[in-house]
Amino acid sequence: MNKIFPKDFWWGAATSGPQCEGRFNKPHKNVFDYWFDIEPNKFFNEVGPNVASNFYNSYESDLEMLKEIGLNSFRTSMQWTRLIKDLETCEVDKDGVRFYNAVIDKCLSLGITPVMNLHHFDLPVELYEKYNGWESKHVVDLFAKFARKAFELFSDRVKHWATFNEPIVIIEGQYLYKHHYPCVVNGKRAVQASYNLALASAKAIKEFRDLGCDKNGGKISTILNLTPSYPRSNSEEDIKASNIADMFFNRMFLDPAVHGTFPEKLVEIFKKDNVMWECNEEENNIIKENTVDYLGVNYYQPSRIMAREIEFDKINGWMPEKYFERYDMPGKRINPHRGWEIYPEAMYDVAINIRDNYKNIPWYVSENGMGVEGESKFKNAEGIIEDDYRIEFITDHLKWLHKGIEAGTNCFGYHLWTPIDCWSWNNAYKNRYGFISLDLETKEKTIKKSGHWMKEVSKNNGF
Ligand code: BGP
Repeated sequence: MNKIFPKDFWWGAATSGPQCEGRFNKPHKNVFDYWFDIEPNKFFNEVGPNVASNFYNSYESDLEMLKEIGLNSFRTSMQWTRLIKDLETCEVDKDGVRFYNAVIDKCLSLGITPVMNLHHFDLPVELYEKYNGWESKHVVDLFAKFARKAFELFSDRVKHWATFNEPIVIIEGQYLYKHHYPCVVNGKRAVQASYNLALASAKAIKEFRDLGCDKNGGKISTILNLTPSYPRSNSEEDIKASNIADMFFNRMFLDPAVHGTFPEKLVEIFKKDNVMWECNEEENNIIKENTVDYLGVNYYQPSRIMAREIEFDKINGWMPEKYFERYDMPGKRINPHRGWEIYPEAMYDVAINIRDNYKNIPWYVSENGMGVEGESKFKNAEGIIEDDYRIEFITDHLKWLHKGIEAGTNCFGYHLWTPIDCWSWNNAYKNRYGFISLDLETKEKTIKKSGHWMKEVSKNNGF
C-alpha cells in the first residue's frame, strides 16, 4: 500500500436524475424527454430515458448496493421537472418532494453523504419553447427560485450542493455542435446563454446564503468538466490557440465560479467579434459576490489544440473554432468506445492549476470514468464482469491525483461516473461506466470486479 489519501476522503460515485430515475410521475418533460418523444431514432437503439435504471422505484436497494461496495458519498441531481409542479410560481409537486426526501433519508441512514446537484442538462422543455431557455434572464430567475425551494426543503439534511453540472456542455450541445435538443448552431446565442448560466449559478448561490444554509454547515459548488488545453507545440501560434480554447471551454465558467470575473481576453474577443453578451452592473456584481465554496471537477479527457491551418469556415457564423483547430495527436492512448483520449497525467495538471490559479480552493473529482461497450463478454462463471481495464483506468488517475495532493492541492474526494450503469444522452446504454452492471432485460444489478475492488480501496483509504 503506498497511496494513502487524506482523512475522510470521499470515495463515491455520481449519477444524475434524468439518467437514473426514469420518467415515472414527473409533472414536466425536460429537453431530453421531449426529444426522445419526437425523435427516438436519435438515441442509440432507440432507448430513451423513460425507465433509465429505474432508480425512482429501486433507490433503496440501489443505495444499499452502493454501501456494499464501500462508497461513503453519492451525487445525483434533483430534476426541476420532477420537483416543481408550476414552473412560474414554483409550487412543488408532492410526489417529487416525497421522492427526494426518501432518497436523502436513505443515504443518511446508510452513512452515505448525499451531494445534490440542481441541473444536469435537464431544462424543462416548456422554458425553451416559451422563453428560449438559457438565453432568457427570466429563466435564470426561475432557476434561482427552484434552487431556493430545494434549499428550503432539503438543506437541513443535505450539506453539499452543486448548482450546475458541466454548463459548457449545455452550450456545446444546445448551441454549437448539435448533440442536445434543440440543436441550434449559433455562436452569439451560445455566448449569451453562457453568461446566463454563470449568472444563474451565482443567483442560486445567493439564495443559498440568503437563506443562511452556509451558517448551517452547508457548502455549495458548481461542477465543471475541465479539459486541460495542451498546445501541439511550443510555437507562439499553437500556444495562443490553446489559450483561447482554454478560455472558452474551461475558464469561461471556472473564473466566474471561483473569482467572480470572466477572462478579460475572452471578453475582448467577444466584443471585437460582435458576439458579446448583454449584461448589467447589478448582474456582474451578483457574479462577483457569489462564488463557490468548493469545486467539483469532472475530468475525462484533455484537449489538444493547434493554430488554424485551414481557413475558418464562416458558414455557421461565429464559432470559437475561429481561433483554433483540434489536434489529433499521433500515438495517443484512446478509449475506442467513446473516442476519448485517456491521459491520466492531466489530473495532476488540473490539481496544480487549482492550487496555483484558483485560490487552492477545496475541490473533488466529481466525475471520471471509462465507458465500455459490450461489457457482458467479460462475465466470468459467477456472472461477475471482470472490468480490469476500469480498475487500471481509475488507478492511473488516482496515482496522478495523489501526486497533486502531495504537492498541496486541496482535493477531498474521488467520484466515479457512475455507481450503477445508467442511461446516457444520445448513447443511451451503449457504453457502460458503472461499478455495478445493469442487465437491461432482466433488470438485475450485479457488482462488477471494479466494485469489489473499490470496497477495498475505500476501506484502506488508498491502494
Ligand atoms: C459527463 C456527464 C454525464 C455522463 C458522462 C459520460 O460529461 O456529466 O452526464 O453522461 O459525461 O458521458 P457519456 O454518457 O456521453 O458517455
